[in-house]
Amino acid sequence: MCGIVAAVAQRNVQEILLEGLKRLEYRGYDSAGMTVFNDGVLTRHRALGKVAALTAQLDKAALPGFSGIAHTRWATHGKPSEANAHPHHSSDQVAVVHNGIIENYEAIKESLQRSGYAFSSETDTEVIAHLLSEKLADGLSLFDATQQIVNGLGGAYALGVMCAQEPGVVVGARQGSPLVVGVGINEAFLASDPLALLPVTDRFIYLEEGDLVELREQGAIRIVDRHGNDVERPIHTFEHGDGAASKGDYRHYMLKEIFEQPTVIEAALEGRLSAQSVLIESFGPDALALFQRTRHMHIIACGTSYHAGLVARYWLERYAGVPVQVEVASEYRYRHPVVPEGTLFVTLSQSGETADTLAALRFAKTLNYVGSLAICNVPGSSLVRESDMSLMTRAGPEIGVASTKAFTTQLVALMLLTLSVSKAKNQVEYLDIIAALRTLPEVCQRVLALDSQIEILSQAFAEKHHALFLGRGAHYPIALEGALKLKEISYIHAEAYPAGELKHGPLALVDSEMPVISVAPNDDLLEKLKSNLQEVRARGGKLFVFADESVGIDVQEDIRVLTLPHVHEALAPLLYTLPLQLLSYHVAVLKGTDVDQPRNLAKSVTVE
Ligand code: HGA
Repeated sequence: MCGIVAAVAQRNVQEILLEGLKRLEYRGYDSAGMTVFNDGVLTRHRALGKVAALTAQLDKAALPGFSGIAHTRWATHGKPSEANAHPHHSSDQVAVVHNGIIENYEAIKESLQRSGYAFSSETDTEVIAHLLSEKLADGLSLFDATQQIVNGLGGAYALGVMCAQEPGVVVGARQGSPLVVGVGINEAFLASDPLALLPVTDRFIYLEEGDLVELREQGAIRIVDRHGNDVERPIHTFEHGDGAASKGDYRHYMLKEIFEQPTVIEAALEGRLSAQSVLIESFGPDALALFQRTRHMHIIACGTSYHAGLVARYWLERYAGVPVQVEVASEYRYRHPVVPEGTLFVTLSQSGETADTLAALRFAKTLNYVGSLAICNVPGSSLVRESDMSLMTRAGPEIGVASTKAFTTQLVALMLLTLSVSKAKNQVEYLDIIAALRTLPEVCQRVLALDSQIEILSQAFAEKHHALFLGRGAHYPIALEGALKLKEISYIHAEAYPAGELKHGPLALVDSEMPVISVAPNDDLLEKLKSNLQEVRARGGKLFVFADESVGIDVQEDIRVLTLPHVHEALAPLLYTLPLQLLSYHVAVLKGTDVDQPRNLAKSVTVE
């Protein structure tokens, strides 16, 4: 999604802003731009495409200055183009960068056009620049002008604004899109994500919904809340080292993140299991009482996180006896859900800023849930702050747009939730699962060692246009996730089905051109799955099976089998995710796609 970086410093900010934009590239974007207060005027550069294109412009015409705002855009209103790239200016007096959507921009635009303002872009954002210009002409300060106009903006925004009349001032605002303040020594910054600012500070203020912030020279920071009261917000020190945000020796972030999984799974478990038991308090001091009152669960998420929720449904129903409903946030928030008494509301989001999931949480708060739990990778994110309880997944920064380690650590967190609810409600401890969890990082390591074999397997996919993924039980969501990864990064059309559904339709697609990928752990559905695979073979389909070492599926001309080490049945969904991630990765590399920033996609989806 769009990225904002802004700075008011005692040094030239051009490099700080450019470096910040590069660090936000992982979010996905189509154009980039920057405005700096330079020699008494607001000077702007914008470029379609990558930050490198903007850098090339700036190499020819540097933009030195002590204050500036910068942006990477992921178009929602108006095609990707230089004219639509941010910052948007009004008469070169005002500059605006915006993340989000102004839902009522059409009405505002008509009214501004009637007042004589000419528009030079197709974006919703440009209205903000002209609205500010109007207010500044009435004699208001930039801060007061911003405070007045945000009241009339519908939808969601994070803003960074500057004006020519007030050099050395940047104003920010947040409503529905993330924005953090970076606290430096005699300098101050704004960004959509702390990662953007790690070279200049590790101290951050997470703005609350409705907050307005003013950055001035000498690092002065003023924050006013939605009611117009001056407030002090706590300063947090960033937890993860900056090394996490670099590729190291890996060719892509995605590969690095796949290989980090044993380490981050270990981190996700640390301090949350005692010798014999799961520690319910990991979810917070009120968790025991809340879990005891929990009779149902609604799990709400988007994309890959939604697939983690689907796995958790199998776990929670089987091991904790709690009925679970799982739904994508963009559907849930617009229906009229019936909430049975004693229902816990659970959200899953890597960033904690996913717009639909956050909106679903806010909607759920108006209903009669017993409480809310966020499972999230970013401490201090909106979802975490606004939920009653939270559990951090501890995956560290995930830069690749296609989620990998965030997914598997979500699964670990959801298994801890399953074990905790089982203990709280039924006084049952699954000692075998707890023991298996401890060995999981080492078993994952052994699966990752199969990388070169998976790379060879991937050659069979590079020329394909379609693929079918099959799984049963808790592995059906793993098949869904495998198909999503292949779509996301290799642009091959892939679908996933519960293997038992094959004969109800998709079997019609199977021929020698259709690779069929199946996960076959040694569980009580294995024999059923084997029959489904025979149905594929009988139609000339080519099978690729990831199977437990003990299941005895033989390699034949039309079946290629990769055996995985045995793992406790409950944890198999976690393990079988890994080869599917590696398969998609290698197919994408063979196809030469942009693995870390696949076309049209964005990380941290902060618009609806
Ligand atoms: N609506 C604005 C900003 C889009 C955005 O926030 N994307 O993540 C535009 O289209 O320019």
